Parts: sequence; structure tokens; C-alpha cells
Amino acid sequence: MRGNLGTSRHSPWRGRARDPRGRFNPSQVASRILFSLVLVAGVVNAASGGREPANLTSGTDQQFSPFKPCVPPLGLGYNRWTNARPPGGPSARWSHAMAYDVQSERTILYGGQPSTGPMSNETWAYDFATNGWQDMNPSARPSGREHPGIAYDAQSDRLILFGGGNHLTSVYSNETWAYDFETNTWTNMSPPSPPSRRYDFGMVYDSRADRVILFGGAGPTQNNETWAYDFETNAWTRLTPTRSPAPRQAHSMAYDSESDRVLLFGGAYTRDNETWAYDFNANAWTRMNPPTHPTGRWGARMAYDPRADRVVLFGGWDGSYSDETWAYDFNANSWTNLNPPSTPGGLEAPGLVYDSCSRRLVLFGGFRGPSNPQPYSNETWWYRFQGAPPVIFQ
Ligand SMILES: [Ca+2]
Ligand SMILES: [Ca+2]
Ligand SMILES: [Ca+2]
Repeated sequence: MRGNLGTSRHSPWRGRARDPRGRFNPSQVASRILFSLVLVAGVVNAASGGREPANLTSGTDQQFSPFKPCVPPLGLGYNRWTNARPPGGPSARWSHAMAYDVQSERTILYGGQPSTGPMSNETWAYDFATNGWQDMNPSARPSGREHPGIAYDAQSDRLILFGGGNHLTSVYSNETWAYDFETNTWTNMSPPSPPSRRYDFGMVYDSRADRVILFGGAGPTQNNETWAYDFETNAWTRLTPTRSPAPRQAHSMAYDSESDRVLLFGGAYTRDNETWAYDFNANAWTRMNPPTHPTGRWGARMAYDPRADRVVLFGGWDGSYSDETWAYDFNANSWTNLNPPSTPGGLEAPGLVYDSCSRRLVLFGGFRGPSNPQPYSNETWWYRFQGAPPVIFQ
């Protein structure tokens, strides 16, 4: 069941038992009934002191919480970036790892390169509902590092972190760690046959396959390997598709849950402008060749908005530090420059996630460039996309 909900209190589509094309949609009615059952089950579960089962598919609006209203501030509109200006938060940095814990409704940040001092080993959690960052300060943690990969395994309710390193010392990791926000615990998983040491790769969670998918990276040599990690069996598997994107690092990746594809854009060092899609079921990479696309760049970030069924790309370095916001529709194989009226400014390697509770992208940090008086950002920004009505998953 790939449920839709156009029914939450935030939805402009509330009360319309029709799909965006105006047809009556019986599956949406069924979804609403199911959501009611899920909500009742959740309340019962909470009352019994249990934790909500993490059986919700990542990337859909099905995770709307019955426990905590994630009420977004009013009047922010669509297609605009808003500086959230939370009180406090992580220090300025770039190349940190960021992912959204759907079950706990927190954006989790790990590591990165601060403006001064060693690579960070901090774990922070951002709550949109309170616009507050919390330094989690867990007792055990991965060592400090930049450009690790992180993805939220929704089925297991764990953030999976892999690799990362330090380009100043050329030390790279191939450790696999799992973080549980509820217990504030990092666990070194020590799987038997992980990918080689690397940093600056792409890593996303394929919710249908229940696998974390990794592509490329450098350690320091660039590669074009595709790997899958299963938390339950603690096993990395090297996938060997017949065709792959060329070796690269600093590319952008996101998982389109409606189309069940891992999407990739760009990368270094050629300032690549290719768009690729990976289908785990077919173990196949396909080059998409869209008619228009962002300029070649590295260090951009992408996140998938399931309501709009669009991957949103922000920033990167394309010869200068870009502040562009683009949307990619896999079904139409089309990139659109969204040209929002305000932006966070040009940034390379910020953190970017889709917060399914507030239905906004959350961005933190990034590198503004060496000539900027404040080269590293410590700003938190929100972005709400509406380029299309919410998608009704069938
Ligand atoms: Ca959690
Ligand atoms: Ca899992
Ligand atoms: Ca799609």
C-alpha cells in the first residue's frame, strides 16, 4: 500500500476526494479510511507506552503524525526560501551529513568541516515544530569526518551512516554506523564486507527495496560502484549493473518513491551535467538525457518532495557558487528552474532534507566560497515547493 493522504490539516487539498486531474478517486477514499485506522492504532500504541511501529514508507505523506501537530508557520507561501533563524544551532560548516527521521520528526545532522578546528563529530537534531536545534551529545559516536553518506531507513527507524573522511589528511573511512534518535545511540555495525574507504559519494534509502543505495565517491580515487546495504542482515552487497555513470564524486542523489528510482545529477571533476536513474529491481542505470537541465556542477544537494513528485536540487559549484533551485520530474524527464524570489545564497555541500511533517525542505550550512567574508554558513532555511498538486499514489 503506497498510501496517499491529501487529508491533513495543512493540505490545501483537504476535503477533495478527487485526484489532481479532477477524477473521483476511490483509492483515495480507501486511503483515508486506512489512515484513520493507522491513526487510531497509533494512539492506542502511544497510550500503551509503545513506540509507533516504523512500518511507514519513507517519502510519502502517510507519516503525518497523530502525536504532534507539525504546524507550519502561516503566510510563507510556496516557492520561496525562508531564513528560519532558530535560536542557536550547529556552528558554521559544510560537507556534513543530513537526513530526516520520519518516525521521530527530526532532521538529524552529523559531522562536517567547521570553519575552524578539526572535523566535527557532533550529532544535532532539528525539530521544525519548535524551530529548535539540539546537540544530542551521544556517549559513543563516529569519529569526526566530512562528506560521509547518511540515509534514513524508514522500515528500521535508523539513520545509516557510511564512510566520510578528511581531505586534508587523506584519511578515509569505510565504517557503517546506525543511529537511533529515541535512544540517542550510535552503533558501529561492523558489517563483514563493506565498500572500500571513501567520501563524497551519494547515498539514499530505497523504501520499496528497504535498502540503502550508495554510488561512487572518492578515496581518493573516484569510482563508479553501486552498493546496497540491508540493516536487518547488516550486509553490504556490491551490485554490478551492466552500465553505470562514469566514476565521480560530489554528485547529487535522491530517491523518487513514486517512480521507485534513485536519481543522480552531476558530480566532479568534470562539472558533469548528466541525469541518471537507477532501478534497484532491474539493477539498471539509465541515462535520462532531459532536454534542459542545470549547468554542470558538483556539491549540489537534492531532496524528493513526495507530494509534488519532484526532486528539488539546490546550489553546488558550476564555476561559481550557485543559488539556483531546480525541480526534476522523472515521469516527464523534465528539469525546471524554479527561480524563487529569495534564496539562501550560493552554497556548495549544504545539508538538504525533505521534512515530511512540515512538508518543507530544510537546508543547513554549506560553503559560500573562499572570497566570502563568512565562507561557511550556519543558517537554517525552509523551502516549500508547489509546482504541481499532490500526487495520489495508487
Ligand atoms: Ca526514530
Ligand atoms: Ca530495514
Ligand atoms: Ca515520479
